[in-house]
Amino acid sequence: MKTPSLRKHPWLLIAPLLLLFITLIGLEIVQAQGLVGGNDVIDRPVVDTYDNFSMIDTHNPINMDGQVTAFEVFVGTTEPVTLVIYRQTGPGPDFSIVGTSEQKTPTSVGFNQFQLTTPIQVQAGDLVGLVNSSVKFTMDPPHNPDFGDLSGTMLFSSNGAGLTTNFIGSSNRTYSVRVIGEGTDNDGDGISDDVDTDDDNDGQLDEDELACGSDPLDAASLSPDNDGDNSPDCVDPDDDNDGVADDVDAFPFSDMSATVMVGDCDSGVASQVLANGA
Ligand SMILES: [Ca+2]
Ligand SMILES: [Ca+2]
Ligand SMILES: [Ca+2]
Ligand SMILES: [Ca+2]
Repeated sequence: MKTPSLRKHPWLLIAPLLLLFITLIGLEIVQAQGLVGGNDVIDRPVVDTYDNFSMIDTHNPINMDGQVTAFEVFVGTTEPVTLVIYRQTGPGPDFSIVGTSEQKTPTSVGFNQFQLTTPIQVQAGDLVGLVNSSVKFTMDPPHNPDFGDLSGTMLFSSNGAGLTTNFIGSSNRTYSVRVIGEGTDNDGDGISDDVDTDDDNDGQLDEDELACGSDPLDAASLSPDNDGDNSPDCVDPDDDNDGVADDVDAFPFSDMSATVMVGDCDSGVASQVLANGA
């Protein structure tokens, strides 16, 4: 059998490099995870001329519990803008205001990023809104402001209403506004809950604690773990860590020794009962 030559099959050289590239891209995506909400902040064709009105853009709610530390906008004018975080509190257009930024003045037309002096504590599902928007948007599909109809993806108040939850109309618009921040870090280990596999640092994984009934956010709440290997009994396939799986172990919670132990001393006498209970 012939060995494939690199001359005939150059992809043999490229394939490992491609795999490395894909892996690095994958790592970049994983590392880029964090608290976000809103849309891509890009140049869009339209900008509002309304003054002192409120809007909620319901595209892309905030993705996790945590705190908003900054927001980004792509503006068509340098009119001041205020970030507002809304929470839906009931069916339909029933919202409360979770928090607002200070009023920010863009330094120039185009992309602007503003740090919040005081971060806004948010929950997954909270929505990004603005007061006094000059932020650029697209309409997809084209859908002009429709007063009295709140079925569109962007809800707005009347012109001049200021900061309010009294939305009176909607449109299918996507605004160039995005919030960024940090996810909640329950155990303060610097790894936010969304990527931390053990949110209370008690040694038992979140998924195991959820499966076995303890609280994954409370280090004082642990699921029973007979052999102390941090794999709770309800998910541990070998509850006494003797190498014999529970389903074939006559004493699944007893680590039987091959020889009889007297206290801490090994008598050397063969045990009558093997680890599997035979
Ligand atoms: Ca953590
Ligand atoms: Ca845990
Ligand atoms: Ca265990
Ligand atoms: Ca066992």
